[in-house]
Amino acid sequence: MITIMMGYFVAFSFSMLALSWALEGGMLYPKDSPSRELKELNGLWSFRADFSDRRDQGFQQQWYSRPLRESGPIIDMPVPASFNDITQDAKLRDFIGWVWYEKEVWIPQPWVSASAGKRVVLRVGSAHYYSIVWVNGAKVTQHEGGHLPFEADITKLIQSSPMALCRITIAVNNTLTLHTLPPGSIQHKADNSRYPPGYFVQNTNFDFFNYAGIHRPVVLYMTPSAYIDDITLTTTFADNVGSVNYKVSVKGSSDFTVSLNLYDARSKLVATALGLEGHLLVPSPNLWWPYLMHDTPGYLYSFEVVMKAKNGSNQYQDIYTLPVGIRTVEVTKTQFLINGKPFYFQGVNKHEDADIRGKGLDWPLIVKDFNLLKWLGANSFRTSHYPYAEEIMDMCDRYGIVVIDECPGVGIKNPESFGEKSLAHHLIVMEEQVRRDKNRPSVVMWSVANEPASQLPAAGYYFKTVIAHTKSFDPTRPVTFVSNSNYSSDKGAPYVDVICVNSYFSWYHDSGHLEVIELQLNTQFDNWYRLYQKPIIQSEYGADTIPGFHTDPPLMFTEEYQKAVLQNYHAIFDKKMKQNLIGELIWNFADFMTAQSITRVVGNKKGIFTRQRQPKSAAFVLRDRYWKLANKTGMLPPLPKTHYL
Ligand code: BDP
Repeated sequence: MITIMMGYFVAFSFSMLALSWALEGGMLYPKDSPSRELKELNGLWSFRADFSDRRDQGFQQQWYSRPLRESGPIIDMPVPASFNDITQDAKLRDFIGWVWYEKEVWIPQPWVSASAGKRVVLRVGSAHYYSIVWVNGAKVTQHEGGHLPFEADITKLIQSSPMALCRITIAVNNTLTLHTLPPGSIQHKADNSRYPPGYFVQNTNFDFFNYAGIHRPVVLYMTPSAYIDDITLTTTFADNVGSVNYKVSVKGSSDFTVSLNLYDARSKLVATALGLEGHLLVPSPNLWWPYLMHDTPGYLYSFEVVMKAKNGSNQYQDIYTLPVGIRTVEVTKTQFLINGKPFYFQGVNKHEDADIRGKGLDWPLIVKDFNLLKWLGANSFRTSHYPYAEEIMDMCDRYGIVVIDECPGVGIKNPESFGEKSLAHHLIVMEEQVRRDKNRPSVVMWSVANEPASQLPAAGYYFKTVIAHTKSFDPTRPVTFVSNSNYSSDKGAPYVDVICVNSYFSWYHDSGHLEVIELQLNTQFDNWYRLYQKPIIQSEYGADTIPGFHTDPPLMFTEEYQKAVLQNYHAIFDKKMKQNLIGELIWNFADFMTAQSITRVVGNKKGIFTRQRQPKSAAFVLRDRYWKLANKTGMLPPLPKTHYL
C-alpha cells in the first residue's frame, strides 16, 4: 500500500542497498568487563502511534527533531514489551504502521570526552519489524526485521554535542510485505458500502499474534576505541583432547596484540595462546552435554580475549569473555550425535508470548519456563518461529537445553515470496542470525523456515540457496527447515540434513478420529525415510485443549483428547525411534495469542501448559514419558526425577 506505508517502503529499499552480502562487523553481546561499561535503557519510554491516514505524519513533522512531547500527546510505554496489550485501546492493539518511542538519557561523562579514547554504541536487542533510530535528531541507523539485534556507533555524534544528554528516538513499523520475514500483505477494502474509506487489514500466514514494539533490551555500551569486534569459536575433540578453535577480529587499530585465556568453570586457567586465529587445546575436557545426558550438563569454559593496542601515543586495552562449551555435532542416516553419542530430541516448541508484555523480554517468565522444561524432562526446543532473545539462549547454553535455532521464515506461502528480493533478504537474516548465535553450544541446528509452500517449483532453488548460504557461514552445524508438504512433492527437502515434519492427524485431518493416528503416522515416517534416508524429527504434533474441559470417551478440545492424541503419537514414536526417528517436539509448550479467528478461542490452545504456565493433564503424560525416555535411551543413568530439579 503506497499511501500509508510510504515512509516504510522508502526506508526498505534503502536498507537493501545499504547492506552488502556479508555483514560488516560482529554483534557481540554487550557486557561489562574491566574495559567495557554498560547502561541499560529499559523502563518507561515516551510513546506515540502515528494514527494519521498515511501513517506518515511523524516523518512530515519530523517528530525526531525535538522532544516527542512537543509534537503531540505521548503515553508511557514500557521497554522491553509489545505495545499491543498495554492499553485499553483496541485501535492500538491492532495498529499497523509507525509507532514512535523516545527516551532521554545522560551519557556518563567519562564516555563522552573526545580525548578519552572511548567508543559508544547504542544497541537494540530487537524491534518489530522495521526500525529507524535517531540520536538528538540525527539518524544513526535503520534495521529491517524483528527478532535480531542491531546497533549504531554514536561516538562522534555525542562527542560533538555540548551536553551529555542524549535523546534517543526509535520509530518502529510493523508492516509486513511479501518480501519481509515473516511475509505478510496489506489488503485494502475498497467497498465503501461495507468498509469506511481507507480501510485496510494486514494479512499473514502465521499462527501467532503479530506483536510489535521494542521487544528486547536497549542499551548503551562503551568500549575502548580500539576494540574486540568479533569472536568465532568452534570446538572439536578427539583422543580425550578438546580443541577450541578461535578467530578474533579487532577494529580501531592496526597495531595490537591479542592474547587468549581459557578458564574452566572454577576459574582455573587451562590454556593460553596468542594471535587472532588458532587453537587452544584442552586435555581431558569437560564436554558440554545436554540436560539429562550427563551429571553436569551445560559445562562452560570461559574464553577470555585480551587485546592491547596502540594508536600513536595512546594505549588501549579491551577485554571480552565468552562462554564456550566443547562439543561436537554430527548427523548420520539414522542418528543425531552429540559428542559422538546418539541424541534424541525430547522437547517442545515454544513462543515468546505472555499476558500483557506480549513478546517483550521478561525475566520471571524466562526462569519459570526453564524450570518447567526441567520439570518436564525436556532436553530441547525449537525457537518456533523466529530467533529468541539472547538472554534465553544464554540459559540454554548454561542449562544444557539443546536448540534448533529457527529464523523468522514462517508463512512463506505466496509465490512472490520466493523471488529474488525475498531471497536476498532471507540470506541477510540468516547471516545476522548465525553471526549472533554461532558461538552457542546449545545451538545444534539451524532451521531456515517453518511450513513454507515448499511444493512450489521456485522452492527448490530458494531453499538450496538459503541452506548453502547458511552453511557457508557455519559449516559446523546441520541445517533444516520444517515441512508440512507432501513428502513426494517437497522441493526443499533434498537440501536439508534432517527431515523435520509437522503433522496434525486427528486434528486438522480426520478431526476427532484418534484411531487413524497410528496408521497415518507410520506411513508418514516410512514415506519420508524411503525417499530421503535422512533422520526425521516430528517437529510438531498436538491438539487444542481448553483446560477444565473433560469427557470420556475423549472429545476434541478436552484434556482427555489432548492426552489421547499424544499417547497415539507416542506409540509410533516408540517404534520409529529404534529406526530413524531422532526427536519429538510437542506443539506447544504453552498456549499463546494469535490473530482473532473462528478457529482460535482467545489464542492457540495447544499448550500443555496454559499461557499462565499451569499444567494441563497432558503435561503429566509428557513428563512421565520424557523421564522414562531419558532413562531408557541410556541418556541418563537411572535417577529420580528430583535429581535435576
Ligand atoms: C502449524 C504451525 C504452527 C501453528 C500450528 C497450529 O507451524 O505455527 O500454530 O500449526 O495450527 O501448522 O496449531
